[in-house]
Amino acid sequence: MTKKGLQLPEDFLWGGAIAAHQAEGYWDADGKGVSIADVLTAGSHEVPREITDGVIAGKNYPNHHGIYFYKTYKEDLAMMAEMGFKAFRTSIAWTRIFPNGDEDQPNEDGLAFYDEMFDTMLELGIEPVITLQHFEMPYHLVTEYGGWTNRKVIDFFENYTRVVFERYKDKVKYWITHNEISNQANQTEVSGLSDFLIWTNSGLKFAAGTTIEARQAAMYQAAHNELVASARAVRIGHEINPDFKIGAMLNVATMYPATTKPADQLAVQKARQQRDWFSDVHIRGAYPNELEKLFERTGWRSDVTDQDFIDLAAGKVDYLSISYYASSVIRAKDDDDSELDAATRWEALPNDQIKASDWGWAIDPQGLRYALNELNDLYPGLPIMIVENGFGAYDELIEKNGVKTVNDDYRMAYLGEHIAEVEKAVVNDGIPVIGYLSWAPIDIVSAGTGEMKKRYGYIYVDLDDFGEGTAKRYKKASFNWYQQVIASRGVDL
Ligand code: BGP
Repeated sequence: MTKKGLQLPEDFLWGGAIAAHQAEGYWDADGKGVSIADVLTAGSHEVPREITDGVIAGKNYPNHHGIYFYKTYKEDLAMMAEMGFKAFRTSIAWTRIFPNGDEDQPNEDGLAFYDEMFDTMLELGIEPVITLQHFEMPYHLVTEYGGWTNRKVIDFFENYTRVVFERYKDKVKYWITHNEISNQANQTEVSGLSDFLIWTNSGLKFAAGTTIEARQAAMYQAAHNELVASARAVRIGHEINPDFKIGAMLNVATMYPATTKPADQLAVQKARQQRDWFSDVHIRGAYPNELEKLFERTGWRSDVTDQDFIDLAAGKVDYLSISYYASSVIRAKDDDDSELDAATRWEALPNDQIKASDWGWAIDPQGLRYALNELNDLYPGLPIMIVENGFGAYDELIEKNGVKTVNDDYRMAYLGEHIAEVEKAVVNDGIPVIGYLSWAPIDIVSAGTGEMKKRYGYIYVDLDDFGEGTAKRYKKASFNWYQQVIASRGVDL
């Protein structure tokens, strides 16, 4: 590659990110319980994933195999080290530690597994960045308790976090509480079965015909409980090891107004507030005014205690982590005087100014610089870690000079252009971005569709959507490219 970027600081955390349920496989090994991700069907562009009734005997759902990372992580992480990774993000599968979620005692085999994985990273000079809940929870907590709508789950999460913080206190410094906590706010409209996110992160499963109001109330209650759980985790984590850096995680899609109409500007502002109240609670320790007003009007988020607000104020995060893939265009809906909250007042449109991926995700590198500036304006000086950014594409495995590889120029172009914008944000705009972890350095199961063919990696994994294949790993052209990006600290793009 010939493009030249600006150089990032020496201690910048270059690396990549995956999640347990999309990679590990071995969903029932060594005492692991059934997670909500284990009962998700495969999907596609057209067919959304569904949460089944939990009967999985004889089924082959995508997360059951993942890429067998449970057994291959040593070799896979060695390849990350070969690329020069400084950091690697993955999640702990809650069900390996507490199979049902409500036990008193953890599963020692699960704890030992992550002990070894984190040791492997440290031996390779790779800093672990660990998410406590990434789109999954024990399925038992969903069926028996109603997922995060139930306050008891706060206590179960507290037990879980206390156990893993104690266990890994000398191995892991960077933690993230809930993956993309902001995304559930977008999933409350009755839109068929396409909104698996709210189900998986919140453990919510709605019967057909559930009203928007009921879904909104459940979402806000669940989110409140998650936020209290996160705040408690931050406080407990700092008691266990004051050096811990515990972060919040938002999905950030930069939003542009569809027209110059004032109603569209307001719609963008409202849509942004709908994302940013999650970070406000995490970072400022309190809900913003418009949310308190909404709850006064609607009664949503009804099950709260005085202690919750003390916990929120006492559990402010150390940094903000974000995923960024695409931007979106926002238009006010005709019925924007609805009594419901912001979610019902706007809709997202495609952007005819820029190209999109094969999955329709708008490719917008400048949108990332925009987002970083926007967040720094909101929370000046707060460290930001980019923990997901990547290009899902169809790859073709070819043979070149007797070696199997993929010519993924499109991926290098996407990543290079995004990294260049991060560099401008750091070097020119002075924003404290502390790391860039691309999604996903090795091909894994897509969270959104359950497909393997939506590939993000620098490393190709020979498995298809049905888990068929050799599972062998091959370096794509982007492997050497990213190695060079890291070695030059972002100059060679
Ligand atoms: C984020 C999730 C990841 C990941 C990524 C790409 O929302 O945090 O788990 O999967 O999106 O999405 P997909 O896998 O659907 O392409």
